[in-house]
Amino acid sequence: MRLVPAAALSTIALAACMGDMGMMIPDVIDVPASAGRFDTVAAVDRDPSPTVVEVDLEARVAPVELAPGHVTSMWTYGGTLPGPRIEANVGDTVKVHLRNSLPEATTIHWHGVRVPAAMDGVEAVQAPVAPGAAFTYEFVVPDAGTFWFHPHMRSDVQVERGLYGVLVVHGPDEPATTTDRVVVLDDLLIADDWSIAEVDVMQAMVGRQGNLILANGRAHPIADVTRGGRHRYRFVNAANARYFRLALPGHRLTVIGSDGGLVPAPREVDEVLLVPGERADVLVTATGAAGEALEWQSLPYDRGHGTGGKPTATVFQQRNDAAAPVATPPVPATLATIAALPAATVQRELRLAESGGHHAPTFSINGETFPAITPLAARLGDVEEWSIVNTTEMDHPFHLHGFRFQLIAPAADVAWRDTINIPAGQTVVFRTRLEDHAGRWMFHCHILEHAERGMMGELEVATP
Ligand SMILES: [Cu+2]
Repeated sequence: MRLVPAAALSTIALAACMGDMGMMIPDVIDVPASAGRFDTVAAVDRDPSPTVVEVDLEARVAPVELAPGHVTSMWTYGGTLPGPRIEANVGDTVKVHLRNSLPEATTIHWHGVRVPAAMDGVEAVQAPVAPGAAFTYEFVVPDAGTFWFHPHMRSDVQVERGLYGVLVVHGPDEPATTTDRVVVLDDLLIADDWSIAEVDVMQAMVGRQGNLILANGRAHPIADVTRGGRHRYRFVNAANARYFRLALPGHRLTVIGSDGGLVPAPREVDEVLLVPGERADVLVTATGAAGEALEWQSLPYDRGHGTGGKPTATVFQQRNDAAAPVATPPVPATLATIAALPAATVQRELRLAESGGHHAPTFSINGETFPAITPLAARLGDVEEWSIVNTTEMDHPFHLHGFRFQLIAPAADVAWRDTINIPAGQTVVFRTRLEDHAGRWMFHCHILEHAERGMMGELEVATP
């Protein structure tokens, strides 16, 4: 595709009304499927203890081949995109020695992991790790599930450039599957020479959407699967703003997990919507002929401002092997036991808003734009009910640090989440128990351009 110069976009933007903002959403480049690495790279655990996972992680600039013959200079953890996959068991201690070899300061936030506040990687609790400096994150992982890590400074730039990785925490009762793989979804806005393009203010307003879709750091890679097998995909949406509405034509998907690990019972669906920051564990049975190739797709989704007018895009290819089909492991009828949270003793309403017009868009929660905010006061141990009211014309994916929550409305759902879509003009209610960790915790929109332009707040949880 040809990118319109940023200056021209600004001129268009001045005249455009919000309804015309779809022109700011670029078309996706069609890249042929290619073999090569599909899976994320496993981290090296340098502690011999079976209950300690100790990893060195260098944040550095590195060349990454996003598609055959197309190399882009990215910001990486350890030189790979995504960064190394850290695996642990529930209750393990995870130690990560971050060394910052980037030209600017950074931190690591452990998205979805219930860590002590001092380990959460946000500026309220941690001094930024300067270029050349180091910091060790150390915490116990209390919950099984698929979590991810990324900077919490200039995240719209740093995550976009490639700083993300996955932390898989295994529980004692994982369902038997033929494979168990991580698939990190992302998109990049690249220029004609495949360098990362500058983002126009209007693109930032909508949330920077890319023209190149990546699965595990590559455009249109191939996941080879054993025919007949039941394959587990741990999907993570690491994109700045793109919503992935995932489907595999001709196949039903079985959702077994949300942000916070296994759900109580499997649920069969035709598609899964994954908003930025969110995770889903999905099983799919590789039916079909020997050698047959199928394309995982991202279906159109309208998150406001003209984003819905784009065609279905290809994410990655799933290709059967040529051998006789293997036995298909059954799906357990019960996956996890999760108690519904009791009635809340504290109610809050958070109103998401946008203002400032087209020239300098700003975003706010309850009228306050980060960092000029007043932290909400809360008490450790309380069960709180939050109503997130989206007063804007686009969806916002809402993320709470430090605590997991259960949906109450519009539909109650006993599953653990930390990121939830708040559709344009609608209200979502969730309940959370402020357990274990006092301290200052952030909540924000996970469209990173919105977070960095003020749609963030803080919860100050005090020990009573
Ligand atoms: Cu937002």
